[in-house]
Amino acid sequence: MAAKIPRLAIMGHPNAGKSSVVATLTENDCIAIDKRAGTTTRSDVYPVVIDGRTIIEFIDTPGFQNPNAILEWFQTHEGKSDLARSFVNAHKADPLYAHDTALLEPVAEGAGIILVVDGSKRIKEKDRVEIELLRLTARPRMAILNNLTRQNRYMTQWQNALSKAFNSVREFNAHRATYSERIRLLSALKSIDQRWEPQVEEAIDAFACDWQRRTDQAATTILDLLRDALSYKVSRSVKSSKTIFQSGRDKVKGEIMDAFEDGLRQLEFDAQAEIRSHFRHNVWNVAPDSILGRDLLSEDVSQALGLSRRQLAMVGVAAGAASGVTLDLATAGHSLGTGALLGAATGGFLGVMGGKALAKLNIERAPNTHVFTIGPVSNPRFPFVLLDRIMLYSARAMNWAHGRQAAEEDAPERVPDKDIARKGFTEELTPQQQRTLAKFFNSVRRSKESDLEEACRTIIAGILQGVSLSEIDSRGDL
Ligand SMILES: Nc1nc2c(ncn2[C@@H]2O[C@H](COP(=O)(O)OP(=O)(O)OP(=O)(O)O)[C@@H](O)[C@H]2O)c(=O)[nH]1
Ligand SMILES: [Mg+2]
Repeated sequence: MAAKIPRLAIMGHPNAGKSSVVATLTENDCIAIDKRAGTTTRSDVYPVVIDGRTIIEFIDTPGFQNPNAILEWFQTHEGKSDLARSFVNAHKADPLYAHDTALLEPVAEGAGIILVVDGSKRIKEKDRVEIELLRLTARPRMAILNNLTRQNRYMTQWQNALSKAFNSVREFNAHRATYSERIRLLSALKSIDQRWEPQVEEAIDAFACDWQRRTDQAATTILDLLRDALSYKVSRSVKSSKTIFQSGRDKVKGEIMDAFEDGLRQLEFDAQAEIRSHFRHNVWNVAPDSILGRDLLSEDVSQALGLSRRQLAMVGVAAGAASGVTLDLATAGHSLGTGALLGAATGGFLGVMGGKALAKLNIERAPNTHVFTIGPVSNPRFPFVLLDRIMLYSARAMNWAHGRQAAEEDAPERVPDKDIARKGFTEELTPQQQRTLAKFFNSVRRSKESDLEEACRTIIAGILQGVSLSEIDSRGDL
């Protein structure tokens, strides 16, 4: 009876969180989810496709309309071997039962059942009716306790009522489930029907392989970002006549600095889009005042992420301070007779991170022109901050449940600064790993090939691995 590809119909009351469960399990954040009951009006199949192959299917349903009537019919026909099939056959032509026959059709065809209940609410008579009628279908079935308001008062009651009628009862929060929790839920499907064991096993293997591939892709995106950001330069040729006066020079410096900073922001922005797509997120927002929402080059971000001052000093010595081939900003100012830090005259951002200039300015004099070049980034703190932030972003992409979609307006997700400071990824690395990264950053800045690239990839992959086994940024109350 069991279908070749495991197929599960998600049942439950309106608003129990059925669509949220499907969205999270299939990583589909485009499924309609709403606080109003009755959002899903017809059953739809959502397959999980990996490498072009469907490995499991979930059917999102609107839930029962006449559970009492169906149960009554089931009870009077209990002798029949397949109640779901018999019910559908008997009521196919009856418009009064159009909804219920449509709902039971996939079950009649052999789909298993996942009942989603809101475990934070008291059990009502209607729940008992549904539980009993699903038991009578005799299909493989699992119940999910989706604890919507995180009230534990009724959980034991639910466990007791459900365990009598379902092969497996599990707690699963569609809004906060991480990758590991999803895999655990899928594994439990094996126990609801032995015949599914090989397929579910295969589905889990395919998931694991796919996840590994995405993690590798994320590591590549992150390495590319570091390489691009640390070799980034902006040049502008300006007629000498425009730089005779200090105001003219300041204007050029301001413009080129803005372009440089915007370029760095854009590189991060593009890498974030890639990370989002590796982990299949389309609907996305971050709270503007969170570490991910703030400006990359802001002092808040630089303080919350990256290495500590002490760690930076240690890796600085080991990696050899950036060579002084280009003029420092301050020196550049002097050479132009201004003595001012770049940007100061424009009243804008100074291009400083952690008390040090972000990059150096080089001015080449050619006949009738000056070529202003800023970059690459010489600030030792910046690459670690950038790495930590893209890691944090990856954590959000890996662990953010698709069923949660964008954060709710009234409860925006928070990423507390204190937590991040304690959980900073790079500051938790070993001194050896930090030195390896610092050396790699220095060679990229100098446009040198580095034999440390593979070692860095391993470090990055290691952090991602840790993130994917953690709950970082998956919880609303983080
Ligand atoms: N806090 C929280 N809210 C949840 C969770 N799961 C679902 N919700 C919310 O509950 C509401 C209903 O979720 P849906 O997934 O649309 O529920 P449904 O059972 O598909 O609803 P219908 O299609 O209307 O029957 C939405 O506002 C969800 O955001 C959860 O795990 N935690
Ligand atoms: Mg729905």
